[in-house]
Amino acid sequence: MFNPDMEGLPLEKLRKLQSERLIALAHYVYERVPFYRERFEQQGLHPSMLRGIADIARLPITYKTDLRDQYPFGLSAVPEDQIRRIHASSGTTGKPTVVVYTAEDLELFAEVNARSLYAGGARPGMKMHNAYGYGLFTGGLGIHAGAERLGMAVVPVSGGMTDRQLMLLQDFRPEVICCTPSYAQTLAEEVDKRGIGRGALNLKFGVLGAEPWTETVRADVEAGLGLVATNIYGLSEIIGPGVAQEDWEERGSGSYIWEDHFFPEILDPDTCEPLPEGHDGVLVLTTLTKKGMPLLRYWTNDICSLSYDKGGKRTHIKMSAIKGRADDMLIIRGVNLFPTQVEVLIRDIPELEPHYQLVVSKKGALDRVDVRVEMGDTPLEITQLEGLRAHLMQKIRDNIGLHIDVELMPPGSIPRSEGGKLSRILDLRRNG
Ligand code: DLL
Repeated sequence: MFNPDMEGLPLEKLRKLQSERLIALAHYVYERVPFYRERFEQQGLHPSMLRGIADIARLPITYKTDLRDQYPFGLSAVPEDQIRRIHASSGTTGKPTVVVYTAEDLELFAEVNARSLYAGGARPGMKMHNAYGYGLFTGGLGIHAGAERLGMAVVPVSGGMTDRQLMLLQDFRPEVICCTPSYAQTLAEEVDKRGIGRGALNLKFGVLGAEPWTETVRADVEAGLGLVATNIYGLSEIIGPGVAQEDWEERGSGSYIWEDHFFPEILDPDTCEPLPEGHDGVLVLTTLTKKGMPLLRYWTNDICSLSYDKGGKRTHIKMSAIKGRADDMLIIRGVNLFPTQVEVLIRDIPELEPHYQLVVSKKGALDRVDVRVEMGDTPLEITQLEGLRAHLMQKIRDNIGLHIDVELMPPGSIPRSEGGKLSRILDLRRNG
């Protein structure tokens, strides 16, 4: 562990620490952020009324719209001259969401990313190829700081320019790569296409995140790049990458949330009531130690579940893989559908590639979804193609309960990640 004292803190002590931190945080935002003071007052709540972390549900929930309404610095808890960095995430419409960091916050950003990289298998002295975007996006600089804190050499490549990435991967021989899972797929595919032999790369660990992904993609990337791939989760509003991370030896059992800094809850998306361990709902996070722009109960919109892993190396709670964002959820004839649900079904059909898109269109008053999925390179007879199509449609019907049309696409025809996040949904409803 990078920080065994904290990562292995016995639960009782962790709760005590969280309680102290939550109370201090409530006072801090009450004193410094008019937005929160107003919310407290509206609810007849004063920070002195809180006894500990068990009272967290008394605090107001913060939504993305609150960040937009307070654009750019309205939620900041410090005078502007104490801000040391500003990140922003571009929304699909209008103004971006802005996050400010103090010097202390940047220390924290490095710490949680160092922990994450270590859990992902990275060690001091290794080299890390960082293909997350540098800039207003938190991925590049966040992971970069973590690697330096851990004592690694960073190659700050940023996203894109795949030719150059492949050259540097062969010449510098980094052990660790950090990028989105969809970009790791792109790299794996190019390595294969160009006949770059396994010995030409020295990769051992991939720390992948910033978008939902499944075991299908993991298997694909691990085989293609010859590494162990783990999940890193985070969001700009909370800090960026490094909110949660999977351990490389505990893959598939969820990602540890660094609970001494980020307190998680799972809420029912309709009632906002807390849900017990193991139940899917919206992940809500409270920043227990941030100074620049601390957030109380931030509604991430990400759907997952939480559970403690008694057999795990660390004491902190684990979050399951994100099924999708609540706003990526399609509702088709009353049935909820996330792209990742289709992805796991595609995985079981070896003739299909894990490159797919859900195409949403309008048919009369109703929304309609079709799945486009790529075939492998082996040419198939018409009857085989028809069988393949029918097979996937049947699987979707059996597992998801929807009749969805499937279109088989030629190899290479579905868009690939060129470095950043990849959307699996093509929405034709708005733009014809
Ligand atoms: O994506 C931060 C990040 C950078 C995380 C690099 C991991 C690696 P945003 O651009 O603000 O920040 O997007 C945050 O991306 O609410 C999720 O919906 C999604 N997301 C991030 N990590 C994962 C993951 C960065 N591991 C939004 N699995 C979040 C699924 C993820 N979704």
